[in-house]
Amino acid sequence: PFLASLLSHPTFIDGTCWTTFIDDTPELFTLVGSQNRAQKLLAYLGDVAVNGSSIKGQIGEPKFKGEIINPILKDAAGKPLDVSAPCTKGWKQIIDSQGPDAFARAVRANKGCLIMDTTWRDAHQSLLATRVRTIDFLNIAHETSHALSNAYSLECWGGATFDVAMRFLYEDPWDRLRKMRKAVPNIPFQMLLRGANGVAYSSLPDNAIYHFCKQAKKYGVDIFRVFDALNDLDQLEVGVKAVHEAGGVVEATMCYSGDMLNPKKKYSLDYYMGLVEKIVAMRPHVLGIKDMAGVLKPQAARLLIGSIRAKYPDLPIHVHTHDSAGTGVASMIACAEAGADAVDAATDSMSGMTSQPSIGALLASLQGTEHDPKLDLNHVRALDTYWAQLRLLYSPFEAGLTGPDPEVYQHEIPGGQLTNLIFQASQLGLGQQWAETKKAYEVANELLGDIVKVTPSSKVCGDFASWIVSNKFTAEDILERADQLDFPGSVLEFFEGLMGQPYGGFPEPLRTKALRGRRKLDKRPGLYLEPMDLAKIRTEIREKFGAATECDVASYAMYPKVFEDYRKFVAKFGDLSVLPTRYFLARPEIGEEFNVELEKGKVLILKLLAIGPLSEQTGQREVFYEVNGEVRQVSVDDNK
Ligand code: 3PY
Ligand code: ZN
Repeated sequence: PFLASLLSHPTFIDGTCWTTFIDDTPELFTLVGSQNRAQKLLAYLGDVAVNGSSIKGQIGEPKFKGEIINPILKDAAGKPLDVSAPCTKGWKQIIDSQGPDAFARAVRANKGCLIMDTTWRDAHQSLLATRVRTIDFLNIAHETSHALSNAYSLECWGGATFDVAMRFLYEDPWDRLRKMRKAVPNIPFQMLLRGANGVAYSSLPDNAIYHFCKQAKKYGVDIFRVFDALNDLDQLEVGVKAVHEAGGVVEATMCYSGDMLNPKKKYSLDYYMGLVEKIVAMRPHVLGIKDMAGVLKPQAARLLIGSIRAKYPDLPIHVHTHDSAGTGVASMIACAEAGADAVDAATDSMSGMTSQPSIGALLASLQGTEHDPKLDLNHVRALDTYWAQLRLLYSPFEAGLTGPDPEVYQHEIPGGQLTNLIFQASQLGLGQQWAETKKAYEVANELLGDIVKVTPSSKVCGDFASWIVSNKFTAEDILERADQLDFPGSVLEFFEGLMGQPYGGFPEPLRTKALRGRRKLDKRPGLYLEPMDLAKIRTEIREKFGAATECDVASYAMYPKVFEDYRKFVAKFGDLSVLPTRYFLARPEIGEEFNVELEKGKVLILKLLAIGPLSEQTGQREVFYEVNGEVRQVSVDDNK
């Protein structure tokens, strides 16, 4: 290809080629670079054409096949907004110019209740197995920066998005962050940080968490919602300190579990008020309340938020919920009325059930009241026309939810996990077992000591529940035979103390019987870990892949194997984040033309021409694509 681009270069052709021409003409290499990229892209497209998509969790093809239409934002009078450039006005400007403390004061002083839009993180994590890709955020980013310019924040990073990006979408989460940041300069970006676990599923050495938060802040995260899955304050504090040091807005968070209104339940108002007191001592900028399962009933919300507001008049409060039971809008209104400064909602087409409540419904309910979030409902509705199309584009990842599940008050399965479990059950054709799994989840939770359940403690409960169902155990069987049974690995890790200490202690004698001599940590696990050798990681990445950024180091520190696999995939197929989702997930029709913008101004026009017959000798097929008018061919192993 290099020779071809040299021979076809106009300077070479017109005979004026001089001896330093190759050195002086870097575009020759760029041409070769994009030809390589095109070839790698064809290798992926060819594979999808022959074998179909191999994206994990995908069932079938996208329901949406047309051109995605971007909305025109119009105000109430029908006047269109000019969105050709990103909007530069928003709460981020306060964070940037005056710092996190001033931001917290301004949020508290703000009349009305602000909204965090979760569409770019929790909504798709909870409805579409976290599969929404960078390109689909970037395509709506300009409009979003205008429509949501007065939002408290846009939740767009962290939680499961970090590993899913690399593991299943072959994207670099840091690249996503940088690109989103450039396109949305005005709305604070919010991420979910699992305390001492970072964005992983178990504790990391503290220095890895500090290093991670520093990069996250540097490349675009403003507000860090930090939680611990057991409300273990020592675990929480690791994340809080790391974010403080990185200079981010610290939203230290307690997880809401159970039913505070029921005096027989474990987690009472006193428990939560005690937690808040200790969290406040960590000097967060904002207090987060995370109702990960959607069990915070409106009445409980009023009592909890009202009590915190009365005791801490200056503390900004931000509440998160899921709409699993169908009470999300009512609960968020109750929070606003009781003194919350910000609540969470998702764009209408990506809201409801295991996701957050509908932003449109919430805005309409609060419009004109003293809690009005001051977002233009017309703009927000227009933005949603984009997401309605996207929801269909990602239909292969739907869990098939059909309605709210008020049984969540009993089983308390967090929104994100609920969809996962339903999806697993439906994939296995175990409709009946799903009902049993929910019951077993309740039993598992009781056996574990009625724990707070959210990633990763929710996984412990889920693994335990599946194990109970597949072995047909009762609680009595387990308690009686605990010293002989092979418990799931995650349950043993929990009993060891690898996820921190649960409130009220571990259940005994079950813990001791199940552990059978394994260690029992009584302090946070990070204290037993050696600091991570980040310099060594840097060198290793450089040796394996040629270069190592600090973001690569942070990815490797969280997920060494996932990072390596991702980089190997990219070496083979290139950066696929530029490929429109429809062609990432399914092959085009024969003769269908589509564009891929490799980088700004470098567009490939592609057309699938034909898929050749299977060669008996090689087990391969030839796939023919037209690329910018030239026919190209790739040989693909037929794996079917
Ligand atoms: C996560 O940890 O990813 C969560 O969304 C918890 O709610
Ligand atoms: Zn959530």
